[in-house]
Amino acid sequence: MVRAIYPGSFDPITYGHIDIAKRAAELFDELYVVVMENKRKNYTFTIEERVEMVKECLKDLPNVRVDTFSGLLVEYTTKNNINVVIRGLRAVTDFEYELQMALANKEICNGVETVFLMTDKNYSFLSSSLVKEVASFGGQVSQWVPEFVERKLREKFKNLR
Ligand code: COD
Repeated sequence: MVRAIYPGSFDPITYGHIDIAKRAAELFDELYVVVMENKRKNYTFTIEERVEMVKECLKDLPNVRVDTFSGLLVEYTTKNNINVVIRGLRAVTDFEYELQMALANKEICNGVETVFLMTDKNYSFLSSSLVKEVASFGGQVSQWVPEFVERKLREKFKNLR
């Protein structure tokens, strides 16, 4: 059995993330989608909110398990016997950061391979930040996130407008 992990901030989850999760779930026996919490990062949504959105959006994928973790990614992979880390690649701008992370993870934990899935052409520009920027000004985001996430964004930003 090959287990993979798709870690991220998912602040919030978008169709870009969902596409990567669906494709990874087809490639591996079990996929752990892990919402990471880093005390030094400022998130728009709480860990509970991010997990709720991820669970709702991926509920139809039977081999996907949603979890949270605060700590080094390789601690989680070691503890759960996971050998593959899934990451999505959009533009060249993602590459430098992703390469650094993949090499560092491999250095810290020999045996962990990072597998990159190319973004879908429709989502190559899409990021959580872009979605939040548009939503915060009351713009339409239904083309980028499921309805459930759109509602959460509206609630989050309603007092800002
Ligand atoms: N199309 C394709 N892929 C996409 C899209 C899209 N439109 N949008 C996002 N993605 C991909 C990203 O490229 C990324 O691979 C993944 O989805 C998650 O994206 P985010 O932005 O939600 O999550 P990140 O990149 O902030 O997550 C970073 C981690 C939290 C995974 C990382 O910081 C981490 O592992 N932290 C734990 C501490 C640790 O171990 N640090 C050492 C690493 S060397």
